[in-house]
Amino acid sequence: MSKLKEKLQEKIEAWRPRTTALLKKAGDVKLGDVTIGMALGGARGVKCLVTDISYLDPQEGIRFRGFTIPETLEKLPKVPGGEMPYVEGFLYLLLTGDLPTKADAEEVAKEFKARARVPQYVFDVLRAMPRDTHPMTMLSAAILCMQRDSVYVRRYNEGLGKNDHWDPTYEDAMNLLARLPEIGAYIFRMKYRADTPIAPDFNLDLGGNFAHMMGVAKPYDDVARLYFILHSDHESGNVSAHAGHLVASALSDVYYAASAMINGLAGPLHGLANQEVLRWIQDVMEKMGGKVPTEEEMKKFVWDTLESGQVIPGFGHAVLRKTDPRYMEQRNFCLKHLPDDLIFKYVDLLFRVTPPILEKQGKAKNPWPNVDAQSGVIQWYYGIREYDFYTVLFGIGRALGVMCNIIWDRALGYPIERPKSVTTAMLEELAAKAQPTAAKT
Ligand code: NMX
Ligand code: MLT
Repeated sequence: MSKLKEKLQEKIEAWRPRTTALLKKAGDVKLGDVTIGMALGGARGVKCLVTDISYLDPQEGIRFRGFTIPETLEKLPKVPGGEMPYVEGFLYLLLTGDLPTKADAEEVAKEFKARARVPQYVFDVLRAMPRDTHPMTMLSAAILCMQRDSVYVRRYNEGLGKNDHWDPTYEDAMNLLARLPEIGAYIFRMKYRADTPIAPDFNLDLGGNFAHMMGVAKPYDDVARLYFILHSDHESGNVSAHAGHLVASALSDVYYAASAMINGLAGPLHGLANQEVLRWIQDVMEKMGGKVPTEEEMKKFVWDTLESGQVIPGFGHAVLRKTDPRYMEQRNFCLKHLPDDLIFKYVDLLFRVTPPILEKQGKAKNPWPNVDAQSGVIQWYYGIREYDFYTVLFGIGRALGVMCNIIWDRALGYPIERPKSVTTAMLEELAAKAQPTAAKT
């Protein structure tokens, strides 16, 4: 058993009594009320999911295992020669809740290397798809086709006690995480670099190897590390994390769950917004003949988009009520590495003009930018200009959090998810009882 898995087993055994005690002794204690607005409003604010991997405070933003983004980046061991931490060390933190040493991070890197071989049939499946297929569809299909190798399914069919479900889930999750960077880079090179995939170099850490397989020079290795860490997890209610958790709750293996997670991420209101931001900016650039617009001109572009009934991609959030700290971290990176980049100037101008406009329009509950408003500009700068690909990067990162969550779901025996639905007539009846006067008018 690997050191990480051993450590995880200890953590799981120590944690289980907490969940059991809560269920047994406090199962009836209320977490909150559900209103008609919440039921009709996409379950916004309904507290009914439990995760200890990350927590999202509307004002402060995300904490991974209790650490803010700056704390996470500062405390994790760094890859020699780079500014950013090992993704492998970050996974150790997400999974166990403890900060790893450099040796711990390198141990996880070794474990990934041992698991990283992508089966040939995955490449065959990708190559059989029409080349103009969206890269998220390719990624989802590549993940799904590996389901045939699920260790969990084999062990389940042999007969698996409930307390042991996490063990083969860990095996599947680690195999998948180890293979995803190569699959992502293969899709990129096949689709956008004249079908010239680059073989992995397992002397490198995950971020370094990804940059190598993408064919992009330093500091893109640090960009990859930063991206995967920032996009990893955003508590459990967002569409991708929730889709992964929901599918896994039926005891579908992690390949089914991760494919579903990618499918949810591919929507323009969720992860695809990073590609939409670049598309929007390119459209403005074309209209401006490549010049940076004045504030007044940019305001007009924003208003025109709103008035045509579309959203401003990269702004707003279902939970956050301030600028996303993931946005700020990437902004800091831009200010350091690409302050004079033309697209960064556009993004920066949007940061200045958009929030007051959204506030004035009065619809969006959060006028501030989210993670997607800043992520494309960095990729563009380092030569990844095929913005259809950006959500794949988000997906590789998000897999880290979703896999950790599913392992813990299995460890704590969380049941199949099954909320209750009601009919519109039932809501009307409840509304009439609660507000007899309002219901008559
Ligand atoms: N531009 C224009 N209108 C907006 C925006 C925006 N950026 N954000 C919210 N609104 C509108 C929203 O469409 C809704 O309008 P209506 O009442 O006509 O349906 C109204 O404001 C209230 O929405 P909220 O309650 O503020 O937002 P909600 O929680 O429903 O949705 C998002 C959250 C993120 C889906 C929404 O803000 C949005 O569509 N943003 C643009 C897309 C985007 O950037 N998505 C990425 C989110 C982060 N991620 O990576 O997943
Ligand atoms: C995410 O990272 O999943 C997005 O910010 C969306 C969310 O948290 O709702």
